[in-house]
Amino acid sequence: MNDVALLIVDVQNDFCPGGALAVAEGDQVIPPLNEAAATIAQRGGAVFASRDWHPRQTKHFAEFGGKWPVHCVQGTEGAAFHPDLRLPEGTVIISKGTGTEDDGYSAFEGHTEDGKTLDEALRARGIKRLLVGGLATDYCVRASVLDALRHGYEVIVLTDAIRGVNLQPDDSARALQEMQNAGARLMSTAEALQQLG
Ligand code: VGL
Ligand code: ZN
Repeated sequence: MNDVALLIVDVQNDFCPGGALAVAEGDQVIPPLNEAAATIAQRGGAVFASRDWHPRQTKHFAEFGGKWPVHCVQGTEGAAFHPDLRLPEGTVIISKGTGTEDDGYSAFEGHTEDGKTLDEALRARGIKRLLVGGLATDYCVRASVLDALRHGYEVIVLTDAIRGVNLQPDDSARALQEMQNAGARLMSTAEALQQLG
C-alpha cells in the first residue's frame, strides 16, 4: 500500500458540533477516519491531514466581504484538530486558506510545515492513490478531490467519512455527483480498505 495515502480534510473543532461553523454530524466522520488512518499507516501507506488555517482578517469571512462566520483562525482552539481524531505518527499536516484574499478551499492550495505543496509532498512519496474523507463535503472535500483528479491521482471518496455544510439542502449530493463525474470512486471506508487489500 505504499502508493496509497489517506487525506483527512479539516476535521477541526470549528467544523464539529459546538464550533463556529458547525457541520451537522461533523464529528461522525471521526470513527471511520481513525480506522482508515490506523489501517493505512500500519500497512505502509501515508496519512495527510489538512487544516483550514485562516488569518483573522481575510476576505473569506463575512465581515470582510466573504461568505462565512469567523472560523479556524490560526492558533485558536477552534482551529485545532478535534480531540478524538487520532493521527498516526508521521502524519503530514497541510495548512490551507492562509491567504487574506482567497477562500483556499482545496488542500492542493495548502503547504506542509516545510513549505511543500500537497502535490509535491505526495509525489515525493510516490503516492498515486488517495482516499479522501473529512469536512466539508460541499466545500473543502469537493475542491480537494477535484484538484486531486486534475493532478492525475486515483481518488476514492469515503462516503461514510464525509459530511456537508448544505447551505442549500442538496449541496452535498450535488458535490458527490460532481466528484463522481470527474472520475472519483465513492465507497464506504470498510469497502475501500478491503479493496486495497
Ligand atoms: C470549509 C467553509 C469555509 C471546509 C472551509 O473546510 O469545507 N468550508 N471554510
Ligand atoms: Zn474556511
